Amino acid sequence: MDDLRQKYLGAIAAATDEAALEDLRVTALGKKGEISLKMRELGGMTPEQRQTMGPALNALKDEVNSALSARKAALGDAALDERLRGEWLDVTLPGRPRRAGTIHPVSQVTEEVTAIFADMGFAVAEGPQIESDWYNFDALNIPPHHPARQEFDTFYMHRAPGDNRPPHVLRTHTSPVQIRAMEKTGAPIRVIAPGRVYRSDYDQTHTPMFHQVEGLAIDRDISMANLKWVLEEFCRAFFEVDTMELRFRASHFPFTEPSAEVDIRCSWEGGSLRLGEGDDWMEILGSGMVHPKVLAAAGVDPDKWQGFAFGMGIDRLAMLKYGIPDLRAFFDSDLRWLRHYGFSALDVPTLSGGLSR
Ligand code: 2NL
Repeated sequence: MDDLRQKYLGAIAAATDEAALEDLRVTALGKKGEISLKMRELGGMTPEQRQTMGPALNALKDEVNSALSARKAALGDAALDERLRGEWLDVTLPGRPRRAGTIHPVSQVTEEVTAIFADMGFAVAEGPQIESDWYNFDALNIPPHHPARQEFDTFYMHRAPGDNRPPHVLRTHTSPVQIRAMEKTGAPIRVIAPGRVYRSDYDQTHTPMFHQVEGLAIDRDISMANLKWVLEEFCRAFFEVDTMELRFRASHFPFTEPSAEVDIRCSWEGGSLRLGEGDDWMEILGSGMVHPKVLAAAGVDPDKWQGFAFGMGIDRLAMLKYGIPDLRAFFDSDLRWLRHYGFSALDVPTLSGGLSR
């Protein structure tokens, strides 16, 4: 008995894996195991022998079983320790830097504006950024030496020495795109022209390159009433204010007659801008009925066709819609895009200062 005990307990202690333990269990306690066979021999023993051998064999069986489980658990712990040593991670290492990219707010606003006008049947037109002075000025009823030419702070391209034709210009508005569109498809026409424009002006509120979207609708009987509805519809959709109120102020542009500048209702309470309510007005665009001379210059008969046009600054729209009208916006919105403008999200005085009057 003691031999058996020594043999199995020794072998169990020496086993180095679970398979070896299982082999030992079968050899000792399996159906034909050494200890099982011994237990079967009890039947042929005298009652006296059985009285001592029975409990002894049962105790041995229990002892071997517990030794097997204990060794199995120990081997499992060792394996886990081994794995943990091998798979150790230094969670205090600095993370790998990831570049955080976003859609530029000017691109985002251009897409929003385009989608709103597309819903009202306006197609998108594009054209060159370097224009002839005819498309940029003459066709828009701004002849040479007209004082309005000075107001545009135009960038002029070079001509070869001796070439006395008027120089090309960097377009000062996207109107030439609409002149080209009218020439190409004629009337009726409904287009918007978003894009980059250039003026030689650089200060806190002006950059030499900025973005504009112009719109044009020409048909048999388009009126100021249609203009008013389209712009109201646009402002309500763009600024997401159903009650947005517009004010049309008489104005003057060479390319429209009559002309109107459009303001939206707003309030500046506590230095924070709210749109669609309050007693203040903020100018957001210029508009009017296309001048008959402009229609004629684009090959559209002004005795048969008429329509409206408007123009607005995309960068300003982006500042208004995604600017910081309320300090709370600092803490509950995603401001990554501000980096595009060189603002720091924590530079409170600059931001609020930039938006208040
Ligand atoms: C403004 C004013 C305006 C237009 C742009 C236009 C285009 C054609 C014919 C007539 Cl092809 N007009 N465009 C009309 C009125 C105003 O822009 O303040 N823009 C930022």
